[in-house]
Amino acid sequence: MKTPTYIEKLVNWHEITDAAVSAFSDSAQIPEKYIRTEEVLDGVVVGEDERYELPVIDMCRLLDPEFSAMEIQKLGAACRNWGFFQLTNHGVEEAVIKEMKDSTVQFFSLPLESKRIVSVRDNGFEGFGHHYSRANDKLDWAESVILLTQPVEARNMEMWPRDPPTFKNALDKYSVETRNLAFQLLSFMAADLGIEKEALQGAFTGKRQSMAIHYYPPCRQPEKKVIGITPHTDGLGLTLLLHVDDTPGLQIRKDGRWFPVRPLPGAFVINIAGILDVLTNGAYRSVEHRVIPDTERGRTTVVLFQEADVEGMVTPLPELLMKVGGQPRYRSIELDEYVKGNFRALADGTRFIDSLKI
Ligand SMILES: O=C(O)CCC(=O)C(=O)O
Repeated sequence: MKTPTYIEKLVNWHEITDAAVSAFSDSAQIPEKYIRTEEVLDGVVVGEDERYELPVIDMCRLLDPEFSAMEIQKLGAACRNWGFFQLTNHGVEEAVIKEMKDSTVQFFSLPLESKRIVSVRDNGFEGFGHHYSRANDKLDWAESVILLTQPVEARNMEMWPRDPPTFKNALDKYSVETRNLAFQLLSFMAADLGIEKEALQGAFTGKRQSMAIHYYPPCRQPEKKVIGITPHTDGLGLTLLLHVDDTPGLQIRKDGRWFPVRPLPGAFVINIAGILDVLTNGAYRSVEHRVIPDTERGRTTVVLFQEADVEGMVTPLPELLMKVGGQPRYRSIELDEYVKGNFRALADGTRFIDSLKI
C-alpha cells in the first residue's frame, strides 16, 4: 500500500549513520549537528526541590460509580490545565504491553544494518531514522520508527520490522488495545464536556492511528546540550505514551517553565493533541513538550497517535458549540490541509493551530 500522499515530502527524515551510532554509543564526541544549547536553555526546568504534582487519573475510579463523577472532574481539569496526565489501572492486558515493550527493546538492540532494512524511503514518512528540524537542520538525540497502524488496510507491511519476529504481532495487538483505551477515555472526556460520548467518539471512529517508537541514548556529557525530541505540540487527536523503562526525560511546558514527568510504574502518559484541542473549541489544551536525554540511562518509549475529524474537517464540535452557545475559537479546515500545515509548522518550530485561531 502506498504511503498516504498527505505526508509525503513534509516530514524531514534523516538516515541513521554509523557515525550517529558511534556518537550514541559512548557520547565521547558529540557532533555539532546534535548540539542545541539555546533550545535546551530556553525556559527554566522545575527542580527536584520544588513540589509539584502532574495529574494522575485512575481508570478504576473512572469506572466505579462511587468515584466516577469526582474522577471525571479531575480528568477534565487535567485536560484543561495541563493537557497531560498519567493514567493508572488502565486495564490494558499486561501480556500485550510486555510483548510490545520486549519487541521494541529488541528492535533497538539490533545492529544498524538490521534496523536499516526498514529505513524511511524517498519521500515516505514510515520507517526507521531520525527526524530533523527544517529550520536549523539540527538532529534529535534519538532514533525512531514511525508506522501507520490503523486502519488495517492502510498498513504498509514492508516498513514493519521483521526482526524481532514478535514485532508485528505485538504491535497488532497493542494497536487494538490502545485504540480501545482511547475510546474509553473519550467517553469520560465527553462526560466532562457535557456532550454525548458518541459526539466525541464519532470524530475518532474509523480514523487513522499511527505509532512512533523512540530510543533516546544517554548523553554522558550534560554540558553538551542535546535534545531527544525538539519542543513541539502533537498535531493529531489523542496521544498515548508508554514508558518502556523508568528513565525520565519527558518535560511539559507550563507557564514558561518545563515540568519533568516522573513516570509512574505501569501508567500511560496521555496528552491532548491539536485536533482534540480544536474539537473541544480550546477547552482542552495541546501543550508543548520535549525530551531531554538522561546522562546515564537510555530511554525507550512507544507512542500512539489517534487521529480525528468531523466529516473530513478539523473543526470545533457542533454539539459543544450548541451546548455552551459559544463562538468557535478556531476556523474549520479540511483534515488534509490541517495535516500538511501541521507538519510544515512542526518543521519550522511553530504551532499550526495558532494560525487557525479566530
Ligand atoms: O518519547 C517521549 O517521551 C515523547 C515522544 C513525543 O513527544 C512524540 O513522539 O511526539
